[in-house]
Amino acid sequence: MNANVQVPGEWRDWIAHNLARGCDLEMLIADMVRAGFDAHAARNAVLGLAGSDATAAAANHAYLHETPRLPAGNLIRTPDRDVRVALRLERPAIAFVDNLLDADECDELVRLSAHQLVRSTIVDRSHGGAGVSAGRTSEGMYFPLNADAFIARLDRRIAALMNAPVENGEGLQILHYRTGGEYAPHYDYFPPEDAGSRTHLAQGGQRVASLVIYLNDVEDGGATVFPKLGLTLGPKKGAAVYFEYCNSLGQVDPQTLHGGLPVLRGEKWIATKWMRQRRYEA
Ligand code: PD2
Ligand code: ZN
Repeated sequence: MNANVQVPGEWRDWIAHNLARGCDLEMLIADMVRAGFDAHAARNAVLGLAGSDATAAAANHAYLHETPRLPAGNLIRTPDRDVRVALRLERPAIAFVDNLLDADECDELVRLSAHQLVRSTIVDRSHGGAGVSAGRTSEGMYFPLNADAFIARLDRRIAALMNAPVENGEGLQILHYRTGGEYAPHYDYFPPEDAGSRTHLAQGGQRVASLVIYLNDVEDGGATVFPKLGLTLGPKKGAAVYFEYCNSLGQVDPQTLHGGLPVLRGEKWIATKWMRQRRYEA
């Protein structure tokens, strides 16, 4: 919707007045949200009046938190299952959801993938190619989007939870960590300043949100950790960690640094889903 329609003239005068005084854009948006405006309408109005320089400048400035994509409420409805939100953090938007998959679905994903695993890689920051790393000691595989009726059902459920079109999702990835396996802290987005990100961004745009689904109960270790937030979430079969890190301006949020802690006993299986800004075709 056009922000001009949603923001009355006196507020547009107020924005212009404060911009002329050199006020911080984020503070103005926050003031408007506190006054009852929708966050998107406030952002559009402030950035619209600040001009295109401000939009460009926003790319280099503090991450602007918007209304989370994740639907509000204790229960999130998906086509075939209501999912309970057990924990929410607002900024950055992170949630722990319970019972996203039932035990049989978790076991089936492990069974279907177990014979197709290859050593996981990371993106080379300068070339964009894939390389193995001591910091990522898992094996994995991808199911193409809608690979079969079972995977398509999960792709639909996950897309509904993440409030994004199924087509914006990368194929469901299955990862297996043996005892001692880990994924050192990293970002799931492609750093915009890295030359190696270019080829990845050309297809579907930036990643905007991630979902890590636990497929087994890990005996010890293997938690997902957000070191900048002091937040650690323990693996629980069928549950999932959701987090988002790219807003409608295309800014990415460095606070979402995260990793998979070493598995201390037993093994760890997860499924991950990455959502893009636009339709993604592998
Ligand atoms: O295994 C995990 O818990 C984990 C943590 C962070 C996986 C990923 N990121 C990932 O696959 O991106
Ligand atoms: Zn990750």
